[in-house]
This record gives sequence, structure tokens and C-alpha cells, in this order.
Amino acid sequence: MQTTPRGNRLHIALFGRRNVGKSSIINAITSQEIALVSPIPGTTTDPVFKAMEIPPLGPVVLIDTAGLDDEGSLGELRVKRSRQILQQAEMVLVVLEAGCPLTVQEREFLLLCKEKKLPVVAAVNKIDQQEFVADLAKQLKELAIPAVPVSALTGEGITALKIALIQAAPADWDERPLVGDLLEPGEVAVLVVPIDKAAPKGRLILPQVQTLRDLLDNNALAVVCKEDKLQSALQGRKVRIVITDSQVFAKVEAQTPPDVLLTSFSILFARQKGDLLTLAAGAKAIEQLRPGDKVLVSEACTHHRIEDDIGRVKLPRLLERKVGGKLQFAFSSGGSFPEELPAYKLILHCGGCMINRRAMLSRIAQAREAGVPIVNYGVAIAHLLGILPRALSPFPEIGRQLFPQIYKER
Ligand SMILES: Nc1nc2c(ncn2[C@@H]2O[C@H](COP(=O)(O)OP(=O)(O)OP(=O)(O)O)[C@@H](O)[C@H]2O)c(=O)[nH]1
Ligand code: SF4
Ligand SMILES: [Mg+2]
Repeated sequence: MQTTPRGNRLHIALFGRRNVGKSSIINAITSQEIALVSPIPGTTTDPVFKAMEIPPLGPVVLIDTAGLDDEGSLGELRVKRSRQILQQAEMVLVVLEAGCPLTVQEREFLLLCKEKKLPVVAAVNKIDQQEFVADLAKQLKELAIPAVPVSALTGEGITALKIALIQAAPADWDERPLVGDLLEPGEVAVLVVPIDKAAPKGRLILPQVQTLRDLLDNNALAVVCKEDKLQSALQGRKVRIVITDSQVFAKVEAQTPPDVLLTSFSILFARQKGDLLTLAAGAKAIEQLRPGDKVLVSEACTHHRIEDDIGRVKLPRLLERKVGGKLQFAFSSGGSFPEELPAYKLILHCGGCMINRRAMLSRIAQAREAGVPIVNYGVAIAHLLGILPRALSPFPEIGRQLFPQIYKER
């Protein structure tokens, strides 16, 4: 339960002729040398499954396949096996050579994908060497297949390719679990909800209601209490996870036994909405900030500005206190980031409640491309309160990567 099961990962299958660079593209998008690459056509002979986390795409299985144009009786067998992979794929990344229009075989294969209603993205490879010929561009346009010119060799276009994959991913890929996947049916979650002056009269706030609903949808049990009743909520029950408002995290942590998972509502939403690994790494980058550094506060929509707004006043104040001096804040709201993005040392992003996960992930991809750490408000607050390592306890894969020392001791 602590690692994403293969079934929950997006299965992306790579297809293309021999030697077009399928294995090289896998290495480029994962930034790892995991697939065997060679100039000899027919290097990959059997489908190879790699389960991995590709920020900001999240958990995926990449399936490398043998070339679609393999020849001879053995080759034909390989082609058959590659094609069978279509039954397991949720989306197809077809790799083409920029200088070659589609072959009859490639075109027929792409039509088959369309027939199966599989989303397809084309990586038009080797642009360091070949020009993206107009014929190929036209053919792909006619098939309504998004085409991204890339070079697996130089890395050019790889971020755009990831963004295209995010945009084309199947519709249900957006529906990430909030909390339900962290418990077995019948297990207990305790929700800690402080009822202070900031709490709205007569109701719970939306993130709390959504968390409750997700627990019910997954047949878990939910106990809701204020922070001073946590002891009795924990007594006499086997509790799997405690989920708390960040503001009372320290108090809640002190009362939660170490073998019980503990996190905050904001962390759960950061995972559902974005890419928790990148956002938590962004929070750690706060440690590198120095007085005078430029920080971009980015809000995804132009919402009504409230007094003492968290992104414009509270967080900047907390950050400056942490850094021990003034920072240069710039503010942007709406669709796009400012052009001079690489000039910033950190992007402080809103929770993105009005945009969907795809849009949030595309923004995270742009930040990564510019080499700027990105964190959202909720995760930044968790870090500034010193609770991030413990709040990642339900996600030990991420905790181990970012806080190896703390996680080794556990
Ligand atoms: N110039 C250039 N060469 C590339 C690029 N991508 C891959 N290559 C080269 O193309 C050759 C084939 O690359 P692979 O990644 O093994 O291709 P493949 O499609 O997996 O090939 P098979 O497994 O044989 O079907 C290697 O020599 C790579 O170095 C690129 O973007 N530019
Ligand atoms: S948190 Fe929601 S309302 Fe606020 S700026 Fe972001 S998207 Fe808009
Ligand atoms: Mg290969």
C-alpha cells in the first residue's frame, strides 16, 4: 500500500521503427540510463516494463518495445508481441524520425491506435540532426496527433514532450485519490479540525468535507475531533492515519504514536492536485534562499484579494523571517508565468483550486524546465512549521528521497 501499485500507474507504451530512438527517449524523459541504446537496429527485442515516478507526470509504467519494422520470422514475432502491448497501454508515445514522412506501416499503426481510442503523442526525434519535414507535420496534423520535435540526444523539447503527455493523458487520469488509497476498507482515520475564530460558522470547510467523502467512498471509518479531544479519539482504537489542519500540527504530532501515519489536509491536496515530490523538494529549496533573492508568488486565477492574504502577506512575512532579511517578491496571477522565470530562486504557487491537475502539472513542468524550485502554499507552510518530514509519513517513497537521514532512523 505504501508504493503505488502498478495498476494505478499510467501505462505509456513507446512504439516506432527500429533505431528511431525509443529507448533513448525513455532515458531522456526519466533522466536515467535505464533503457539499452545502441546504433544497431533491433536492440530492444522484447517489451520492457519500467515502473517509475516521472516528475511532474507522477507514477507511470513506461513500456519500451521492439521496432515495428522488424523483419524475418523472428522479427515478425517481435512485432506481434509489440502490438499486443496495445492491450495494456493507456496511451501511446510514437517515436518518429524528424526527416522521414510516415511509412505505410506507421500510418496503419497510428490508425489502429485511433480505432482503439488510445491517446497518442508523437515524439519527432533527432531534430539535432534532421529537419522536421513538412510532409510528416502535415500527416500528423491530419491524424490529429500532437507532434513534439525533440532530440533525445541533446534533451531539446523533452519538457514540451512531458507537457504534451500530460495534456493528452486519458480523462480518468486526473482523478487521483485524495486519501482513500492510504487505508484498507474498515481502517480508521482521525481528522483533527480546530474550531477557532477562523473557522466558518456552522460548517466545515471544503477540503475537510472532501476528505470525509473520499474516506466514505473507500469504506474507511472516519472520526472527527478538535485537537484537545485527540487523546480520546485515539484511545481504544487501532488508527491507521491522523489528518490534521497544519495550524495545530505540532500539538497533534506530540499526541500521535509514531506507528500511526500523520499528515495534513494541505499535503493530501498537494499530492492530489500536483506532484508532491517536486513540491516538497521546492519547499526544501527555501533553505537555500538568501536575503535579496527574487521570489515569484504565482496565483492560478485572479481571485478576489482578501485582507492579510496568505500568498501576498502571510507567507512572504514567514519566508522573510526564515531567511532573516528582505526578499524581492513579484506577483503574477492567471494563465502564464512571466518570461524572466529563470531569474527567480523560488516559485510560491497557490493551491490551484480553480485549475485542474493537468494545468497544475504543466505549470510545474515549466518551472522545472526553467530550473526554478516550485512549492505550493500548503507545502511551504508545512516546511516553515518544521512538520514536512513527519507529514510525508504516508508517502515514504518521497520522504526517503528528501529526508534520507530522518527516514533511515525510522
Ligand atoms: N543524433 C541523434 N541520435 C539519436 C537521437 N536519439 C537516439 N539517437 C541514436 O539513435 C540510435 C538508436 O537509438 P535507440 O534509442 O537504441 O533506438 P530504438 O528505437 O530504441 O532502437 P531499437 O531498440 O533498435 O528498436 C542510437 O545510436 C542513438 O544514440 C537523437 O535525438 N539524435
Ligand atoms: S488557490 Fe484557487 S482561488 Fe486562489 S488563486 Fe489559486 S486557483 Fe485561484
Ligand atoms: Mg530500443
